[in-house]
Amino acid sequence: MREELLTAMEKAVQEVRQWPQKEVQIFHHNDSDGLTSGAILTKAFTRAGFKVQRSCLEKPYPKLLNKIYDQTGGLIIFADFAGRIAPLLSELNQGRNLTLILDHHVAEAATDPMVHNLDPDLFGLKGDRDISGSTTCYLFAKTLDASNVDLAPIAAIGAVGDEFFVDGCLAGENRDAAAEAVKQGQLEIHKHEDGERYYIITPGGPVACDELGAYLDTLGAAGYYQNGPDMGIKVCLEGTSAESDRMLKQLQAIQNKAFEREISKIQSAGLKKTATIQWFHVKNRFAPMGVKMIGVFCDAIKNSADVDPHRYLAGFQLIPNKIPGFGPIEFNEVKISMRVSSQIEVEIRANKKMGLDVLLPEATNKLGGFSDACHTLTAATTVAIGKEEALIQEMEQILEAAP
Ligand SMILES: [Mn+2]
Repeated sequence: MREELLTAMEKAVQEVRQWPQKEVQIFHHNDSDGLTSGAILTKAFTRAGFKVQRSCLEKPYPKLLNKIYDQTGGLIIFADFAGRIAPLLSELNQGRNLTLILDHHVAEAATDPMVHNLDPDLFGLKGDRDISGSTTCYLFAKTLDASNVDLAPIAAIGAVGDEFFVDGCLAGENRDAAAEAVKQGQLEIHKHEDGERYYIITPGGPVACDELGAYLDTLGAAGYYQNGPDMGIKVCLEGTSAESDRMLKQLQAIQNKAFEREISKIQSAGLKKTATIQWFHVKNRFAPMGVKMIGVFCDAIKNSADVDPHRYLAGFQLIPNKIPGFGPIEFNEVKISMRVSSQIEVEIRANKKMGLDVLLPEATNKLGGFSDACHTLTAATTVAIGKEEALIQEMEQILEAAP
């Protein structure tokens, strides 16, 4: 399990050392786990003498991957996503670039020996229990150079941010990283009746990791198109500042205003309803925020009085035809995010209702869309603009055909 993962990491590190190019391209996710992952890798590779080119992505869209793999001889790393699409990356890579995947979501093995899928899921660890993206990157960084052990506190922040706890406590590799940070005097663990709370030690005093996680989530998601991720990386490596606090406040104000506007729209017009699904479309009304916001918004309203607790909830948001650092890209796609009420959550957990991890990808595939990471209770995919109603209908048919 753990030993095999570390052996695979050692093998990848050897290849990194032998690789002629001393420049690394790091692509990482935009939530707190993804930002801490990006920060850990940036620090580790800078220390190792590499020039680091870092890009934050909301999703590893196929169109973007085509662009990334329009090169040969590159050293390319994906962090906190892409574990599941290792076969696709293998196909795009064709042995031309050294590719490492440091994700912790459900994974599939790579088919190109030049693509190293170091996702712990392939080595028997659970990405939703034992190890976050940040802790995966931390283990890799330590394999690269033992002195990177001082990055343990950043790993702990990402692990707490991803909110995978066992009885309210970090577990497995995440717990070991937190314990290391405590040993270094960088982290405090406070015990409570329902688990633990983790505090990072800063010059200004202890800061709760869950609050810092939410702080990073807002910078990365609401601020995606406004340099929020760059600020997030800075916060991971240097701590918060008056400048980052100011950016956070501005983004929170933008988010609150957009959400309030959308809620009153739903209250006056209602949600569109089919037999088992209720849905709405925000078009580009959440701009300039990133497309993660449609999921954040669904989370915010899923148990409110405006939402029928007996129907699945779906929201659509247009994906801007640009990616920071990449310039214009013609996606012409829409993102769908799905959530469920606590009532449906109970039914899904009891296997009485279909989980979103089956329902949404299956319908999306039928329409030629793109599925990345879908879970039983939260899921998101993308389809071509104009296929929104068809996607809802596909899901209704799948549910109708289900036993
Ligand atoms: Mn993660």
